Amino acid sequence: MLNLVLFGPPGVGKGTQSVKLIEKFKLIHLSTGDILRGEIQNGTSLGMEAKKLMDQGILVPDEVVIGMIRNKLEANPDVAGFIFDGFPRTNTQASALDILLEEKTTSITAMIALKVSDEELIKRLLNRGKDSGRPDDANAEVIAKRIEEYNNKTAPLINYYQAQKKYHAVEGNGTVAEIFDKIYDTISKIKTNAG
Ligand code: B4P
Repeated sequence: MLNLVLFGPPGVGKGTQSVKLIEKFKLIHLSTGDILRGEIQNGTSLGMEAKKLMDQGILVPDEVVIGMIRNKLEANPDVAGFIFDGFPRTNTQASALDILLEEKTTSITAMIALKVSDEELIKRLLNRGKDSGRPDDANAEVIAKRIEEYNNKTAPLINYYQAQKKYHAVEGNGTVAEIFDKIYDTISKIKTNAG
């Protein structure tokens, strides 16, 4: 299986690149942000609780997102692999994911970490906020909080995957197509090295 963690701060291009990667590699796309927004749209109690936190740019509790990923893994038994987009975001989520994949006798193949400057992130998110209807993109203070949450709780996961020799950084500036080509090259090399 090809199991990728697509990693990086809010607005770096994870969702954008995931769409292209699932098409190319026939993978299942698991975005915790999308799943949570689906819960909000359906007005579930989980969605209503998550909305209060998401609107402030705060991460939702680990047990909530881990439960969502567990359900999705169980619902997709025979697949070529998964792209985890926006998950894991904490050390607890990363170790839970390792255990869940072990139960399926598989593991994470690689973390692809996208990088751009904070100025570019803020510009992209405010721009999306103009017409996305996402409250967490509409306000510079909330965006700053999301970046702070990323720096405090999520960025340390680079060390987690580096220790497993699975960390691969990819420059996130440029056109969507240029960045996709760089990710594609990185994955091709990983697949070749894995034999
Ligand atoms: P997410 O939905 O994951 O939000 P995101 O990080 O902003 O999305 P993404 O990074 O995919 O956006 P993209 O760059 O593609 O999370 C939202 C909230 O949900 C979190 O704040 C948290 O509260 C909660 N949550 C989700 N997962 C969680 C978890 N595991 N644990 C706890 N809480 C969790 O796109 C950004 C913009 O940039 C787009 O407009 C795009 O068009 C543009 N763009 C992309 N590539 C570009 C390029 N190359 N050039 C110019 N613009 C580009």
